[in-house]
Amino acid sequence: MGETKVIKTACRNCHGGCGALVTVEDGVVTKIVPDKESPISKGRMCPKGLAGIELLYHPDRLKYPMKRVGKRGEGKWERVTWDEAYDIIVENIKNIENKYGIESLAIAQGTGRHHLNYVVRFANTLGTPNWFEPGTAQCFFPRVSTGEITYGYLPVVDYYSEVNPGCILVWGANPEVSGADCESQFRFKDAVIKGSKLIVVDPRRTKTAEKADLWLQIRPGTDDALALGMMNVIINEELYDKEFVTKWCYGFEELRQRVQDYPVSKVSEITWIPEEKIIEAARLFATTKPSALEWGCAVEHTPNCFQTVRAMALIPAITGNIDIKGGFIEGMHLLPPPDVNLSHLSQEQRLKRMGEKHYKLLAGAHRDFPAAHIPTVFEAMRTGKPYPVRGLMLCGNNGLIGFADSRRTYETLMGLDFISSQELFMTPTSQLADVVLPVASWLELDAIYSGPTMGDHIALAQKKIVRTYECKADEEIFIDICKRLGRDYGANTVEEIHDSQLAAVRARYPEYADLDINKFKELSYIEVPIEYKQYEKNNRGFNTPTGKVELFSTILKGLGHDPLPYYEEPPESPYSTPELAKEYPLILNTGGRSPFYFLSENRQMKSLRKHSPFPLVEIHPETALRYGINDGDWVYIESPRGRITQKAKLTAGIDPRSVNCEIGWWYPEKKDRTDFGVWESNANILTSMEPPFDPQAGTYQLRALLCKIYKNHQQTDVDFNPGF
Ligand SMILES: Nc1nc2c(c(=O)[nH]1)N[C@H]1C(S)=C(S)[C@@H](COP(=O)(O)OP(=O)(O)OC[C@H]3O[C@@H](n4cnc5c(=O)[nH]c(N)nc54)[C@H](O)[C@@H]3O)O[C@H]1N2
Ligand SMILES: Nc1nc2c(c(=O)[nH]1)N[C@H]1C(S)=C(S)[C@@H](COP(=O)(O)OP(=O)(O)OC[C@H]3O[C@@H](n4cnc5c(=O)[nH]c(N)nc54)[C@H](O)[C@@H]3O)O[C@H]1N2
Ligand code: SF4
Ligand SMILES: [Mo]
Repeated sequence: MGETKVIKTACRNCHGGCGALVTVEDGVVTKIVPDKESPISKGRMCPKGLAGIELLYHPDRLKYPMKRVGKRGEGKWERVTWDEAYDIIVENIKNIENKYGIESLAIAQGTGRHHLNYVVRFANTLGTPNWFEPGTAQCFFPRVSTGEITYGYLPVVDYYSEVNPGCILVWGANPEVSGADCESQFRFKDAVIKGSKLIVVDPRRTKTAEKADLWLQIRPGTDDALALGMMNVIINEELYDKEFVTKWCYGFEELRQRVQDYPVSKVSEITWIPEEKIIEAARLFATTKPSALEWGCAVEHTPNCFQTVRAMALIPAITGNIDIKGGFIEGMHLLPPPDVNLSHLSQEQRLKRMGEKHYKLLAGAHRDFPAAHIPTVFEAMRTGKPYPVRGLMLCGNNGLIGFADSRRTYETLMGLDFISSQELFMTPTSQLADVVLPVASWLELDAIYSGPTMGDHIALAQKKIVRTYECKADEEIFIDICKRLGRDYGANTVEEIHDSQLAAVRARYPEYADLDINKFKELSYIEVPIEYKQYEKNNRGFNTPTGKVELFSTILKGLGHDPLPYYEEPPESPYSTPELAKEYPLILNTGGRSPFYFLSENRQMKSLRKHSPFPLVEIHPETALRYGINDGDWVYIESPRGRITQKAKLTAGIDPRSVNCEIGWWYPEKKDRTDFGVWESNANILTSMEPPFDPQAGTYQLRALLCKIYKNHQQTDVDFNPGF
């Protein structure tokens, strides 16, 4: 009989961290079950986490480093050793640095993962300010940044006290499935079962919307108007929390004035939501305590993103729900993230960051995690202006699918001198690289993480349980490359970095004074109590320039932006571009996550793909009838930027004037094609990386665009059947 072990770890296959018990027999992982003792997920995991074994041993996983031997994108690869792969990378970094300066090397990752801070640390250590990820202007970071300038921190919903949230305002989010921190889906569902009232603002009737006390079916991209309209009701009907507003908010009178521009009748016209529903939602939220806001990335995909997110952020403040049990609270920041070595980046280099001049809340000094502006970097890659960017190191980024305007992205990447890609699988994007490096999946690496939602009150140890073939964790790769370049990454091993994070826990919490990495792994989880009303303690106030919640933002004013939120019509819409709308009469929306996929991932995994074999476009039956489309037909969706095909799902849960495409689609089973069918159904062929960009954060437009639809007579299920 061989050896059997059960290891307690944290699944980190998404942004979350559900507790998992992993059985290993003779060095092979044979079982994954949810851990009932996990303080965060309490015995629940989602289908993606439970499919961990299939991911770990998937035959298509990248097994060895490989170098390109044909033309860029031709799909001809040759196995090399890690040493050879590192030599190629180091040589290219040096060439770019010597020829143009290190800022001409860009470093990109995908959505936030275990390696987020390590990637940024790598860029700062090298001295390039041009790192980016699709999320810094398009996902989550606008919420973080808004939270910071308004409250001094990112507020989150408190599912963790003995007081259940009385009302949850779910806005541009689908917390049953997705969100900034997907393990909180279980806590959200628990709260609803325990009786939280639900207001859901969503153009689609999702499962969450079906459970709602009130569903506001909004026209995509008009959330800023709705937030201002709800505040108009709350303020004019005197439903706001007078004590909290007087004592702890700055700029209430100015906000009162501003919301007068948004009477409910006007807001109803803009948003397509009936007046009485807007009033009812405002009253329900304001008169239920504690209440909280569960906000998602859907509101961060339009060029008025920052002001939209700000407008929403003010509602829990004026209703007095800040930092109370069951309300909208400050996290404990139990475990600091790994240091990003920002001090390695000289002032001169920081000023070279693409977008620094225009997007101060993305790329400038007003962001504590500054990132480059993607459209500006891409422009520099294509034109050499304001200076050339010639190399790109990709780390967990399938940019042909994640970035807007995939054709433009493709042209941009094809023109570069050097691309490397750290990946789990060969993807349409890594096919464009010069070198690909196989990385460790969640069961193959050590990490420490604090959740829920960034630095909260629980910290988790994720453990390296096995390793397949020659994979390495991303952070190990950065350390190796820095050593070869003679750069000081500030640590020789990943453990050293973990230990420096734990030092902060040791210093702050006496009960964990002896916490080292071994002890932490033994414990698997640590938890500290949440402290409420932290702003009242020791006259601390809020960490904003006025010490109060800034309804009127002094930071935005200082940067020359409007200090109060306002509505702006999406730049491509039936109202802003009526001529274009004659040819493209429907509003095109994208997104809405699947429980079986993580963005562009998992389509090669049989146990997940079988639940959702084809990409679906949601169409109202009336609209379908008008265009002669039946349920299950393949249809073309065309925007001014391109055309894709998805399968029609007819539903009365969407407005007849709008359609919604699934994102993330490629066909990994199409192995005979180097592009893996990425030009067939990928929603970002339709979206735009053209200006206008959000004036504060540089956000481009991933939703609320225009399109037309028509039947695809050429293709059928057979063409897109994964064959398993
Ligand atoms: N299972 C799973 N989990 C995930 C992901 C995944 O792909 N799969 N992706 C992860 C990532 S990176 C992120 S950012 C989060 C995203 O998760 P969420 O923040 O929840 O974002 P989405 O699911 O795209 O959209 C949420 C809802 O917003 C609605 N919506 C679309 N447009 C608008 C609009 O204009 N206004 C309003 N009010 N609502 C709108 C959509 O119909 C959808 O139901 O989830 C993460 N978690
Ligand atoms: N139209 C439209 N576009 C969108 C969105 C939308 O709603 N609509 N959502 C946007 C959002 S919110 C986001 S966050 C972006 C996401 O964009 P990306 O984060 O780029 O998402 P993916 O396309 O899934 O690419 C991630 C890649 O990382 C690989 N990977 C997974 N784990 C690891 C790891 O540990 N290490 C490494 N090196 N690789 C790993 C996966 O195999 C996958 O190929 O997309 C954005 N694009
Ligand atoms: S929600 Fe995220 S962390 Fe939890 S099981 Fe699913 S993939 Fe893993
Ligand atoms: Mo995201």
